[in-house]
Amino acid sequence: MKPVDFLNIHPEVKEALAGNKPVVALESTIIAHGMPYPQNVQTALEVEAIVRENGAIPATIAVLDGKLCVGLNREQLEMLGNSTGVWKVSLRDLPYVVSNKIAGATTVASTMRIASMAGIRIFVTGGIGGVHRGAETSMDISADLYEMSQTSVAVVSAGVKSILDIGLTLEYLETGGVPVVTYGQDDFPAFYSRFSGYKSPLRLDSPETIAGMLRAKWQMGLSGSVLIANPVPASMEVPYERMEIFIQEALKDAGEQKINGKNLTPFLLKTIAEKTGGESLSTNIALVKNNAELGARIAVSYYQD
Ligand code: PSU
Ligand code: MN
Repeated sequence: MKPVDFLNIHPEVKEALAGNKPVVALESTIIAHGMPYPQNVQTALEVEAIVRENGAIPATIAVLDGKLCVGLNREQLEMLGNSTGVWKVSLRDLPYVVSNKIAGATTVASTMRIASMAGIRIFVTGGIGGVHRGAETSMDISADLYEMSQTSVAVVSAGVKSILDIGLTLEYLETGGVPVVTYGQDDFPAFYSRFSGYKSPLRLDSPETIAGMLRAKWQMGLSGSVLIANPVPASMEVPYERMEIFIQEALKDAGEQKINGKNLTPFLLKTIAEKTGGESLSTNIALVKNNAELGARIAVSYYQD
């Protein structure tokens, strides 16, 4: 078999990587399946702009025309956000969508792997997948967690959504050797809410100290991710108790409609957005932007020394 180059790295990203300049990877499932149009495309563009304002080059990742694309143009973002039939692509789906040239939006797991192939070390998202509530019988544990135990790309997120079992997700990360560090507070955040009721395993208060920890981990030869949890800004949070009511309802709807597998997370996000009358969507947008700023600042510090 002849070797094939599956990567299609945008020239600007390629140049930055060659010059050891900060690059921040971004996922595309959040665009295609995490938010409605047109807020999804609008947010994707704003997030890229925030990464730039903070000194790094954004590289949004997706699978298009049989290639693992690292860095997308506006037209590609628009297509991902406003077409039906774009696949939600996790790690297991990559060979199928590549060989069949299906348009695919990448999850945390597949984005991490492609970022790693391209040589990118820092990745910004909204929330990671995790251990679902009831996983002791459904075995629904996101491939994101397994990927984080293996692939050396740091993930900046707003913590873990309470549609998941936050306690079990933290346990799984511990088993996988993934450090979990919260930025600027002792409590681990719960995506829409600043507080989850769980203490964060670790805390750091500056992008520089976080970058230092990443360097220490990987220079020691410890492979795998670091989960950086960045609490949503206080002015934009939906308090945990209020969110819990909507989440319980959404989980009940999912059960009644027998939603499972890869459709569950998008279903829950959509149902919650509807039930909160768009409030959860504004929070989601705010926290992704907040993560983009922190991720870019970590990348700048990481690539400085
Ligand atoms: N959480 C969000 N928005 C999202 C996702 C999670 O708030 O869009 C997406 C991410 O791409 C994540 C994926 O990697 O859902 C997890 O899906 P699953 O639980 O099926 O592994
Ligand atoms: Mn799942």
